[in-house]
Amino acid sequence: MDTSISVYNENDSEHSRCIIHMDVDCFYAQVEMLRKPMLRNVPLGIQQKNIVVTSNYEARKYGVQKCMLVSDALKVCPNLTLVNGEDLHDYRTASSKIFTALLGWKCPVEKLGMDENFIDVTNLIQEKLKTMNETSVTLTGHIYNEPSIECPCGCHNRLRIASQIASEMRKKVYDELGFTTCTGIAHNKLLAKLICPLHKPNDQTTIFPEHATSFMLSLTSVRSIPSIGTKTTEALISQKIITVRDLQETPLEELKKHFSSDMAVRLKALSLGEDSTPVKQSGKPLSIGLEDSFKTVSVKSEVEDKFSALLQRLLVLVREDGRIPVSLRVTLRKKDAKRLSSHRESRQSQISPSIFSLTNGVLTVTDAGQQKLLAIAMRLFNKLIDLTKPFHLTLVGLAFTKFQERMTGRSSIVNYLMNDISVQSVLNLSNDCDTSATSMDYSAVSPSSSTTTDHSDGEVEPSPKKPKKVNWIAKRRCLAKEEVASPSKLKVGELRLNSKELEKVSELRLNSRDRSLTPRASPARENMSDASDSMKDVVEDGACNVCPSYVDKEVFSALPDDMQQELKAMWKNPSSSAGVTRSSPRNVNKPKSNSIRKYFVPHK
Ligand code: DCP
Ligand code: MG
Ligand code: MG
Repeated sequence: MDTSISVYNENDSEHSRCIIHMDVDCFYAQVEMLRKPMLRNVPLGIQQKNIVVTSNYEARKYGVQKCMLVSDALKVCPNLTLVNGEDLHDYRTASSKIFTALLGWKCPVEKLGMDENFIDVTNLIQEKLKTMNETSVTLTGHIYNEPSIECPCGCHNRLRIASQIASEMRKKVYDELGFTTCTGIAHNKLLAKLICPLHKPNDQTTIFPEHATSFMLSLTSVRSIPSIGTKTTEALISQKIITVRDLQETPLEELKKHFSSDMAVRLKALSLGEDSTPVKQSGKPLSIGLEDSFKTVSVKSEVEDKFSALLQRLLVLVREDGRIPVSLRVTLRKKDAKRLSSHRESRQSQISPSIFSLTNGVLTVTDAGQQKLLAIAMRLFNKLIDLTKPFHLTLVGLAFTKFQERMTGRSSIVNYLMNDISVQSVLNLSNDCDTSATSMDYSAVSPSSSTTTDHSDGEVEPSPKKPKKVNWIAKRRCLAKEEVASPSKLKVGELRLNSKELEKVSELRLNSRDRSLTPRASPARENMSDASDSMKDVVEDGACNVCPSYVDKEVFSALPDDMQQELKAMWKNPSSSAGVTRSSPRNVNKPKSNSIRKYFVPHK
């Protein structure tokens, strides 16, 4: 008994978590095979420029590897079918569908690149354990090594349950989306990722903590450890630390001589298969960009053509994303003839959100708007390049790097209003409106990088610093009288709102009762999609018998069912902090930080 404890105390003694890493098999190739089933049984390569970026498993039998030159691939497999994979649109769509499918388990999901996700199923397993007989747990899929002895902390059983969940996840992704995947199951992200490809394709592998150290030794080069990049590898090699075994055997004090203390500790831990980094729920990307590389471009008009083509494609991506960009970045890779090297340089500029408009929730840009964006890109280009001298570029890139922030959690009132209110853009309001009308002080731009978390019911994001010069929007906003009388004309989603401002919006909507006592069809209801039919039913008979007098019943009835229930529960029993019991056991009795309740405040 003592022996087992000492075995588990030697290394990473904290085994409480259960992490699944999922990677799609030959991702781009599968997207193409799903699009054209005739490609399924032929050796297939996905080509970008002169490289085969991936190949299906049929082609891999011939030796066609990822990132092979097309010419080399055709040598080993003359029958190789090549499909151009330079347009990433469908790959991105597939990627986000897989991510969304994994959210169904209500666990944190962190997207890593296009075809990988980490899922932290620790809490889900704790819930399952409450209702199951622990002794009956069987592992699904492969195991890296059978355990010599059961770990006293119970991690083996937890990981066995995780292997079953991983299998369910793979099944769902296959049944609903058609993709075969591999998963790795471990007590940390590092091991889950590294163990994942052990039985590729279409299979899964679990590793128990006791085998972490020995498994890491099978990796040989330190470069195989995911968070060790080229520079760190070089620094390690310069200290004659080449293999994972070298790193494991190098004393921490020795590593600290060459790396910062934190870095030394991290490197040592990684070599032993230890990793305490959390699975961070992914949200929308910080930036949306595209790049085009080529041999050389030395003429300004050609650069403009490249930007124009990139912009067209970028606008498609931004439309899909749905956020309004407020900053554009240009990246150039310059070839330095003297140094025979190339280096990247970037410049960015704020852009007016008024270039974009939201029509029925769809982001659009007029031709004139596109010309403006192109002009901004060229202005940035002019700043990066001295046109009095010859230049040689090997890459141009365009990216939208900052976005108007908005709270996008499921229960976000802004999100709700944003989807359902058809309206006039506040950005287009003239400033000469009646100042006696209710006014609001909004800042419509976010100068900081957007860190919108798309899938969490988080707090209202902190109000960003005010831009130094916001000349495209009046600092103090005011509304025409009829807009106050019909507050649904507010395009809330186009505003930067903090919680105080949200309260103002809610109050404004609640106040509309005083001006419009006759119930009328809410624009929100008119705009509901078919998918909201069940919600419509709730709206029709959603009379609020327990509403306090300050609540506008029309506004209340237009809220989604779960929000209505939450409010009703709270009004029925004001002392209850929970309001309403939600379906997820994790949420039971837990006050939601972003509860709708805080927006329904009696105005003083
Ligand atoms: N990819 C790319 N350039 C690279 C590597 C990959 O464009 N240098 C793209 C093509 C891949 C996708 O990313 O389909 C996912 O990368 P993976 O490394 O996961 O490779 P695959 O999914 O293609 O194959 P595997 O079955 O080995 O995971
Ligand atoms: Mg893959
Ligand atoms: Mg991958």
